[in-house]
Amino acid sequence: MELMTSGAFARASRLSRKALRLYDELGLLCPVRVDPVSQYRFYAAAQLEQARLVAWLRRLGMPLASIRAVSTLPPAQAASELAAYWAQIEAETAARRQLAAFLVGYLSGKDTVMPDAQGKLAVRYAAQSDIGLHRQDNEDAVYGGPRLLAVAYGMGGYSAGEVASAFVIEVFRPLDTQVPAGELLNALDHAVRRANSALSDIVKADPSMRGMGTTLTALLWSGSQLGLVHIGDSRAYLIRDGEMFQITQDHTLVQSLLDDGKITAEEVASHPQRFLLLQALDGGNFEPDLQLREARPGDRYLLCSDGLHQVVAADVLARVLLTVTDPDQAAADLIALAIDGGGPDNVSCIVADVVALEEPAQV
Ligand SMILES: [Mn+2]
Repeated sequence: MELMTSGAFARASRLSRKALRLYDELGLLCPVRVDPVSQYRFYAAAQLEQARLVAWLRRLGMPLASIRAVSTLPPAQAASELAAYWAQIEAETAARRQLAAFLVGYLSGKDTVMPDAQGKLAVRYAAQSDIGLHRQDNEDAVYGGPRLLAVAYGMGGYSAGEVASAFVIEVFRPLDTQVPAGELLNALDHAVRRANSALSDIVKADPSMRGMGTTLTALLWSGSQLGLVHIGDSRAYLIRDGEMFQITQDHTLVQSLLDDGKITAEEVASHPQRFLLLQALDGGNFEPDLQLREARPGDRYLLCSDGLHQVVAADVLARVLLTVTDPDQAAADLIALAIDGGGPDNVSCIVADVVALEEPAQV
């Protein structure tokens, strides 16, 4: 076996001698021979590849213990270990992203003391739901009140879906009172977790309810602050300054494929698994999206179940919402469009206008 001095090995592997010494100390890559007298360290040429791999894995941020294990595995096995490691990092990052977004919203809410805005804004809304043309039951549930708007659509069949969506709305209903602006996200987060654990209890008590779940998209107002909680693929849109923005991200397989650039926006509509949800309230694990937003007079919100947005294209939704002033009429027009589009699913929507209180607030 031909041995290389640590200097030669450092040059060939493009690692510093200092790095090599560190790897040795950490047990990641040890010289094959250390001269007992001079303490010179010698490496085998065959170790070059392992040295490069160790350097790459360190750049990736892999913990030392894992590097030690992975760097000595045969390539195929190392590849699958690495893939598993990275999947775990991405999952952790996603969870941390959610937490960070929540905390940003939470802390902004705490700092925004807006006693002046309390009570100056009101919401004029219309909530409608229709069974559609092809379903036996309406598993959607909608709720509209002065401070709370919510859309949920249930799933699970044999009326379990109806139970789930109606149940989550019941848990949220008490929030339709004065919740301080600094507590909006807290209140929403608590309610959604309470609803989920109660759903889990229902399923435990009655196994025929297994598979029961629901989406939930809800808005809760306080003063000029607006909290949003979202899970699943019902949607919220904001119409502001003549433009419509989708403000929720679907928790669906196709949305994540789209985010990863694995499919195009055009492919979503025809994807065989376009209805597959990655998250719902079903008693299991979930991470709700929480946002704190500023409400402005003149804003219009649309909340809708998938029975609307799967059937009616976004530009058509926008046209109705930008041209039909009356919320009741706009909601009725949207439902009619979903029915005209075949009404394959239950369809529900809430159209809500933020108005300054000087205007007569009508409910
Ligand atoms: Mn649906």
